[in-house]
Amino acid sequence: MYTFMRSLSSGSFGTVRIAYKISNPERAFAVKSIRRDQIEGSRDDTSELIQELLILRSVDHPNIVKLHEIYLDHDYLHIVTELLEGGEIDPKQSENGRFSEAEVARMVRQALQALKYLHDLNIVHRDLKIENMLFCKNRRFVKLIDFGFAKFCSSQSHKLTQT
Ligand code: PIT
Repeated sequence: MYTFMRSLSSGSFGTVRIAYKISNPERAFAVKSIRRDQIEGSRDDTSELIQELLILRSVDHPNIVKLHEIYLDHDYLHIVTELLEGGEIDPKQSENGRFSEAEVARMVRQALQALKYLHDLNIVHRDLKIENMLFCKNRRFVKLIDFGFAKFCSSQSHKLTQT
């Protein structure tokens, strides 16, 4: 059981809110909640959601958001992930209003490491943008979020389209 707090974003599908476990209020999570009546009606959305969940479950990388658990209640499916406390990548929120070249290089390197990891698993994110990369608490690490459009792509079909 979770207590839901303020909203972080309302993305492609459902809203993401900060939440605490009632049994352990020390740690905050980010929870994306999707209405069950929205998914149970539509075959396409259901298979996309299943891919999202399978992908989140199969990845483990320092620059990719970590899944904590998935659970259902009466009306919603909840995807519980770690909370990325550094928030959005916004130069206005940095110390002198802009990022240094070294900082940008570090962020880009981390994002590319996450992408390389995904691509080696034949996973494509398909919604890469600055809004889908968030800072950890100390703002030294960025993590990729939102696998709502992600897909497994078999390397075989990829090869076929190349030749
Ligand atoms: C936030 C803040 C935060 C984590 C998230 C969003 C995570 C969102 C997310 C959304 C997905 C997904 C995985 C993670 O597949 O700390 O605003 O659709």
